[in-house]
Amino acid sequence: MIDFIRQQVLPRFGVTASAKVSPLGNGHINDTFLVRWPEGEFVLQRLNTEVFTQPHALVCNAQKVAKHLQAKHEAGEYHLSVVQPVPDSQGELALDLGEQGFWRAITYLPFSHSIEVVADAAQAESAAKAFGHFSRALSDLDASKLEDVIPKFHHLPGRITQLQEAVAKDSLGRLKGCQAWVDFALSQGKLLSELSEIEAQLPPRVCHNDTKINNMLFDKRNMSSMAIIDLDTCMQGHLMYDFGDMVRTFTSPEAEDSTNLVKIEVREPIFAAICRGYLSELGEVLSDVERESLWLGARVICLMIGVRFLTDHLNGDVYFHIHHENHNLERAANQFTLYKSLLAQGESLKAYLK
Ligand code: GN1
Ligand code: MG
Repeated sequence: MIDFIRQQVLPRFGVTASAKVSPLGNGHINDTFLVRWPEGEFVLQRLNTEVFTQPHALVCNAQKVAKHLQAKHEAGEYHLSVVQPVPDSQGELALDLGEQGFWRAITYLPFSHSIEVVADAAQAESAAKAFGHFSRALSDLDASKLEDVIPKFHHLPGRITQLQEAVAKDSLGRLKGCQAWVDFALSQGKLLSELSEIEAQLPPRVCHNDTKINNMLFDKRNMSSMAIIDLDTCMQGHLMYDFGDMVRTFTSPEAEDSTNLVKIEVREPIFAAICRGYLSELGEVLSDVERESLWLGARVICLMIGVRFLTDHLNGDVYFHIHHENHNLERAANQFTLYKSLLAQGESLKAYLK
């Protein structure tokens, strides 16, 4: 892949083939590289067009969001750095190389650093405040101006149906090895009824839709929050899911694919720090129902990603990149364990949202 990038992709961006190209980050969908040459650097991605079937819509959405944030940044109203699209030599935001993929470049921020596990409450509060700041800055961007790049992305009933379909097919005979987790996932119907009651009352918002801790760049020099990356799934949605993905990825002391299940639990001080940070930016923006929905969003996101990993395991790992056998099953077990901890600690956690 790296040779192909040097020879076929970089020249299209006017970059010399002698540039240094190295894999970057831990994304599960796209292939991401850091490209460095004597005069500059950028991040290059090959978009996964099985997942993002409308890559033009994706780059267009990301550009609209980046423009909006950059204008606020220049007006002194947005304090984080903004990752910008880098056009190719023809001025295009993305390069369609047919069979060889769909490529795009974005700016690289010097001194940036990403993490997989939150170290302490101060780090959680800073990152949650930054995600809140991001959403506040986007609260005056008309959500209907963004394309729905993945329809029904955060839609638990649809994700449960996909799991049921995968179970019915059991195309690789993997069901017997994960029946207990399937039964567990399908026993959470109560959450679906709660969701259907509340969701209809929520206003549409421009959401990030993937507020994982590793989509927050920290400044290596002082570990302050620097920028929010991965604008690929920015589209209309509900803020409870952005809150939920922070809870999902900040509160566990273990990484998303850790198999050390006994150590997985919601760290209450981190949960409290997320609430403080997020609400310090969005407290005035959220409607009463939205604020009430945050606890629901946390539970739905944890359960839903467990369901998505389990579905992909049954389907033969066709969606999320895996690095070893049963990787998606391990991720699912991890996320269901975290979800159980959320439920068990519900009474004390909910209090932080009051
Ligand atoms: C995927 O590729 P990445 O890591 O940004 C996924 C998210 C999941 C996440 C789980 C388009 O995000 O929805 O929450 O993995 N993105 C897509 O880690 O499906
Ligand atoms: Mg993403």
